[in-house]
Amino acid sequence: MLRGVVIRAYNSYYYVQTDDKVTMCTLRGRFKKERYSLLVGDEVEYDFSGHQKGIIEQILPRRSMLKRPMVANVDQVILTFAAVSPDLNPVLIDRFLVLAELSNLNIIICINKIELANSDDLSPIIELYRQIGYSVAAISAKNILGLDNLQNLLYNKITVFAGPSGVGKSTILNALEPGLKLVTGEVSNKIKRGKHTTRFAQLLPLSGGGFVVDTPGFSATDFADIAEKDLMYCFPEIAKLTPDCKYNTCLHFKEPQCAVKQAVIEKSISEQRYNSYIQILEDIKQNKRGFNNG
Ligand SMILES: Nc1nc2c(ncn2[C@@H]2O[C@H](COP(=O)(O)OP(=O)(O)OP(=O)(O)O)[C@@H](O)[C@H]2O)c(=O)[nH]1
Ligand SMILES: [Mg+2]
Ligand SMILES: [Zn+2]
Repeated sequence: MLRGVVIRAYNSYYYVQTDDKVTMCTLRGRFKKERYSLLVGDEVEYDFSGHQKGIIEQILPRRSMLKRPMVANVDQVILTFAAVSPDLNPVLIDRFLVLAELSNLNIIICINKIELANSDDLSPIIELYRQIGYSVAAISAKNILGLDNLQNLLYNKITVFAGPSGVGKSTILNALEPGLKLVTGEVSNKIKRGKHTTRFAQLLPLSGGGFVVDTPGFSATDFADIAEKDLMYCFPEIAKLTPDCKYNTCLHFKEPQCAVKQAVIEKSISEQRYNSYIQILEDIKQNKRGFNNG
């Protein structure tokens, strides 16, 4: 049997990549009976069934599963933003970070289009996220700045590029791997073009080893899956201080003797980050109320 990775799923065919080729495979009937949903990113073993086609006999255990997009065995998420056009908005970064933190995957922040930015505006934002512990890559896909470092991070891993629309995700991937020829361009044109085409997540092989997943831009607004008491764990610097609060149920909101609020006063936690936390906490409360009211 041959071992490979499912890179694309379409019309009940699975395209399985081995070292040197891609084979179109179907799934052995018993998996269908078990209603097992095979995902892009899954590792499988297959045999040839004639006519160059394969049949998947084994599915290897999953290491991880990302919900949006639905991809198995992702190693890391690169949250991509633009320094300018659309302008960098730290509140938006925080909202994307929360959704990414829920996945338990390694997170890298990438800021693109830096050739358009004033470095005095950009540096404090980059510094803030580095201090919290995130890796931040500042790049320009257009001027080929900082791409080497990014490329090194992708080696032999499955990496998802996610973020708002128009920040340059597809442009970055084309610059890293010119053979990909991903569609890029102005948002308005793309909406017209993409209206009647559904996009499926697929793994794009890198010639140096590893895979990337390009995703269409989205807005980070859906916090319905998060419980109020869990939100703080999506903010590493807030989570770290939580044991120092007087009440172990402290949400760092209106409770007295809160170590997090004290840290904001002392400026060891950024006020912007704290405000993002409170904003999302209120979104979650609002959601819950909406739900209870039917
Ligand atoms: N100035 C500048 N423009 C860039 C850079 N990278 C991408 N762009 C432009 O930004 C626009 C959007 O780029 P895309 O790659 O389509 O953006 P995307 O993130 O894939 O957008 P969606 O697919 O809608 O999510 C295009 O017009 C690109 O040419 C850059 O480094 N500098
Ligand atoms: Mg794109
Ligand atoms: Zn507290």
